[in-house]
Amino acid sequence: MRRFTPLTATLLLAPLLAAAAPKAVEVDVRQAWARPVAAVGMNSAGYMVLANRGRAPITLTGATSPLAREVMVHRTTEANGVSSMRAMSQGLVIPPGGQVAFAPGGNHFMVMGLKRPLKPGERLALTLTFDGGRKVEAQLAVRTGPPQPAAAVAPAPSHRH
Ligand SMILES: [Cu+2]
Repeated sequence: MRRFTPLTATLLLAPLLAAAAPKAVEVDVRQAWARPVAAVGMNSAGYMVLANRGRAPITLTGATSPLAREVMVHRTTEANGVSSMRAMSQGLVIPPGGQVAFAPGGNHFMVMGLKRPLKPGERLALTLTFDGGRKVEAQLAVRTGPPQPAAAVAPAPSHRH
């Protein structure tokens, strides 16, 4: 008769436990920074490079911050000299081995309704959410960046992206 030893039980359970644990996101956050804001309630914009070091596409689905009312993933586009931006409601796919840049005039994290001012030299924490509910914490260095393209700020002066 075959005995069911504790060791056997452990070996049988191991794959189940591995499947239940949240999978790490194979994403590196690089060059993360955010624009300072002078007053409570204002918006900031966050920028970074997200690099996928895994073998499968990873989709960024959203972000939150303890210091903001809401964080949205936006893309600024310019057509016929008019700048506009839209929410990336379908998420943003980072291809395996590839990277996606968030930079002024392009993709950005719209950090809305700051609960306190952000001064240069401080850090802004963002929690990035990926497909499957996986999360990555990002620390954005607060600093002044390159000036906005004039067209980008024209439609909504308080809406800095
Ligand atoms: Cu925006």
